[in-house]
Amino acid sequence: MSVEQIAEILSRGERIDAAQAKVLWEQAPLWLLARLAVEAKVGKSGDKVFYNKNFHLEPTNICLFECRFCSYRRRKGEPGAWDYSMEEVLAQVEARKGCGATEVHIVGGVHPERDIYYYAEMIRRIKEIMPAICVKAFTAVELHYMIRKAGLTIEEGLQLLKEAGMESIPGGGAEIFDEKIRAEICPQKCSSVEWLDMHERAHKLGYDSNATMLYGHIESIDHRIDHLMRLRDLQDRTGGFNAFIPLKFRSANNGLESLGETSVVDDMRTLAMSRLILDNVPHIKAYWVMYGKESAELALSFGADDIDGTIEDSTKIYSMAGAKDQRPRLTIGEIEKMCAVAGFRAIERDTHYNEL
Ligand code: V47
Ligand code: SF4
Repeated sequence: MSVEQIAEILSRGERIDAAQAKVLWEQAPLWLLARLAVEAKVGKSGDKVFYNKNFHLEPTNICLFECRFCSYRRRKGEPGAWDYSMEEVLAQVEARKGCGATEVHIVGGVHPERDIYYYAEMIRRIKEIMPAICVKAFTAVELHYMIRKAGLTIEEGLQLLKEAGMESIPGGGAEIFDEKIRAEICPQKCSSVEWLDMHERAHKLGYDSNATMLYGHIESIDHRIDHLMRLRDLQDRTGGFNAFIPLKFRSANNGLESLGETSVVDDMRTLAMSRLILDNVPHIKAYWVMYGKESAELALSFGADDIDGTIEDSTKIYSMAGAKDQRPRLTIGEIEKMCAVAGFRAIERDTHYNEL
């Protein structure tokens, strides 16, 4: 099938399959992908681009695993390691009181000595300090480790955290679902089937969640399409994903440094193709901390309708991997300007995409 015929299918609002996606991804001119992706975005969210007021808590970067793309993890006692006590984490939350944040995103290393009961207690105490804040916490990889370690079923573990006040699950840990690539870049992480299963069970328990894809390393276009198709299939069953976030591999200070980084054109093609393939996922997020502010602005012309949040200089994952903003922070004025320059309207949302 030709690019023009596939574009016709999309313009009629119909779904494309993996073979059609491959033709489009490899052969369509950039301007056509931009046009089709923006049409799809406008069909879902009109002239709106969403953001939220959020901050991250990263209690520790001590991690049992050794993902080859990671610049963040440290062993205990290694220079650059941090391991905040409960009181130190809660002091960080106290310091944010009154800042207007509606979401705290908690993520970190897979720490060998922390367990699910410790993290449930952390969530409970965060909610005592900021009762209205939405806790979006722990990747499926972290959840899988802490739930299995406690000897609980996935449902029991997720229920325990829900009762502590957790409401949503971030999209990390998905990386690339293809088993061979996953074994090359992050062999210790839970499997693709386990990642998808965690989100499926969470959706059935009433959590919503996000999904990511780490691209621009040793994977091919076929692997990216396979990843997106597995997400689309799960979303058909549950409808629980709010947003998809393509994550560009950043190459500084990690085991895959020699690969370098993919181009901005590849970033934009990946965003547009994500919007076109994931016809059942409401939002595509251009995570500005990872792209940098300029590419995030450009991403709004390639189908993204969300740019994450204000962040308040609270995450180190990308700065340690070489991202431009070493102290990531966006003001509401900057977000509004970015959206206006791209021809859209900035709308504040909460974690569940209710407009505020
Ligand atoms: O799973 C780690 C990625 C992810 C590198 O759900 C890297 O709203 C690029 O998932 N280069 C964690 N990426 C962060 C994440 C996330 C971020 C923002 C919003 C949301 C959300 C989720 O970061 C990991 C991994 O894929 N990552 N190292 C690196 N060198
Ligand atoms: Fe650990 Fe996460 Fe880094 Fe992998 S990506 S080594 S799980 S901190």
